Amino acid sequence: MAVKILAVNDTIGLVHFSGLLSPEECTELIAAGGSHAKPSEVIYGVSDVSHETSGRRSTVASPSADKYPIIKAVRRRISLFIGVAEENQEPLQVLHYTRGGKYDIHYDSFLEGSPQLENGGNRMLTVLLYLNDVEQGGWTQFPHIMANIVPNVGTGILFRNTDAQNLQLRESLHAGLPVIDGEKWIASIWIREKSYTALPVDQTDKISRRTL
Ligand SMILES: O=C(O)CCC(=O)C(=O)O
Repeated sequence: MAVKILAVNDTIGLVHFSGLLSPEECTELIAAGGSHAKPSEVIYGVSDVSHETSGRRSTVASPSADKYPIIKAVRRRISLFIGVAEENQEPLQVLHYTRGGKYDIHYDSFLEGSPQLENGGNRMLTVLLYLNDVEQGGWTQFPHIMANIVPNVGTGILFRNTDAQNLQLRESLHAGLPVIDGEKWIASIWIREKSYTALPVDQTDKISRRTL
């Protein structure tokens, strides 16, 4: 693994990097995700219930690490890269956006009082891995820090969602802008404050959505 840092932003510890995944490994992740995809949902505010919404247009899959060795390898690499135990990771998700697909502005962390905090605490970090080149659009945008990340195969970003008290970091607000041409595949992993107990695959999808 020869990770190269492309850019950083201190406010949310945003690191833009390349080299964590080869293009072949990106294709492998797409294949693993593509065969289990279903519509994405979100959790609103302090709630335990997820909904489909027009603000998030993509499909999502959580391919099992036991079935796909690539998932295990990526989880291990992320842990080495960020220096946080693998036990703190939620299951890796593969997201697919077709033309017009997007994820409107949102936070990944949970608000105080959310039942989601009971398993592993808050989502202190997010890692997004870009699995293909998008012909046009599909940037990841952070409006408060005026950063736009163009999805390119084999690159990725890491950023903080919470402050030192594990409360929502205002500047971590972000969006997946609409795909104008082509399609977009990404893998996302949320990193909790503490060890996270992975749920059976059919329940993973329910708990893994986040607040708007
Ligand atoms: O698709 C993107 O670029 C952003 C995805 C995202 O915001 C997320 O998974 O939390």
